[in-house]
Amino acid sequence: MKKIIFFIMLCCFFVSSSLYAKTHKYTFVISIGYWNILPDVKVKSLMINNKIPGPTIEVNEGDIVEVKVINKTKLPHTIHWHGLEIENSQDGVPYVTQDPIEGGESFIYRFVARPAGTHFWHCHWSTLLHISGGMYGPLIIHSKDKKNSINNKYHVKKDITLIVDSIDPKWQSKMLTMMEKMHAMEGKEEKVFSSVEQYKKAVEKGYKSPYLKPMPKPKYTYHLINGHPYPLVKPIITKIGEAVRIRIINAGNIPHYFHFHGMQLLVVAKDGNTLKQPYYLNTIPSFPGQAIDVIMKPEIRGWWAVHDHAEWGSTNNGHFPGGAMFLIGVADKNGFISKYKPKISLTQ
Ligand SMILES: [Cu+2]
Repeated sequence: MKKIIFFIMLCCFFVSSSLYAKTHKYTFVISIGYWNILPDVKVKSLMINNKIPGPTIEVNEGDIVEVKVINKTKLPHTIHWHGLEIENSQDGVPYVTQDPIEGGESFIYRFVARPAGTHFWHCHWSTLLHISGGMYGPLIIHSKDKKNSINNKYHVKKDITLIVDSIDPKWQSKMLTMMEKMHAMEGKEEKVFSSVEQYKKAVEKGYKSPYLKPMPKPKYTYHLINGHPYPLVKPIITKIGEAVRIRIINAGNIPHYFHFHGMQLLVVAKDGNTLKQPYYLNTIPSFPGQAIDVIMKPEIRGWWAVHDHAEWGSTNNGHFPGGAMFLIGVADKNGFISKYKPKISLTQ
């Protein structure tokens, strides 16, 4: 009898857990403000909950994610869940799957988190300005299959996400101010056609498309990791033989090539997909829109530099060192890293 009751309870547990996946609720409040990327460099930016990057969504595969987006700017926005396979209406592409979320409006996205892996979310309106302008954040989905997960297979002790973005503060500030003024003047009316034919007919009748006038281009003078450039990027502290998973997400518009001094990294996943044949590199290419997962297991103690080897990416406004650069402190079994204490260098 006891066995039967236990069996029924077990069945109930599995049925209920599959019927009632966990729901994770987030609120994204979009605003325009000033973000201190360095102590003396403030950037006019789009922000989610007053921060760059915006919130990290971290859930298990199959969980339900609900995000309430509140638009406190005058500009339209939508949020796209980059790398996810979800119901089409939640994909967040303006005029393809939904109308934009206009100034003062709100919208709730709801989707099942899949597939497992490293992904990110970003605004899909005026992406050149809105993504590099601050509207992005990591989206981490842990595998249902814990036994065969990357973290279990490689005995990962630390799981670190680095989300990278390149910006041009001058261009960003000018564009955001210009766009705010335009939207204040034009109200909620964007020029939207219901077909290519309608667009062609409008041109025949004298409509002049915005494509005829060039837009100013960004110069990407600063490169941020988790919202700041070197020397404000947090160092990673580990010890010899400890497995650290580093998830590198490039939310920006230019590639970076992260060269790790003193070690080899095992590339284990790309765009959330676990590689069948992982391989070693010491310079990790990070392309726009791509997520790459590596396992770091250093063998030599000390302070090791990591920097974009396309050296422009390791500068702040043209000055080296800066940008996409940080340190890894590897301690020995006594917790000792190095006799030399790294200093902050701004003029080289
Ligand atoms: Cu936006």
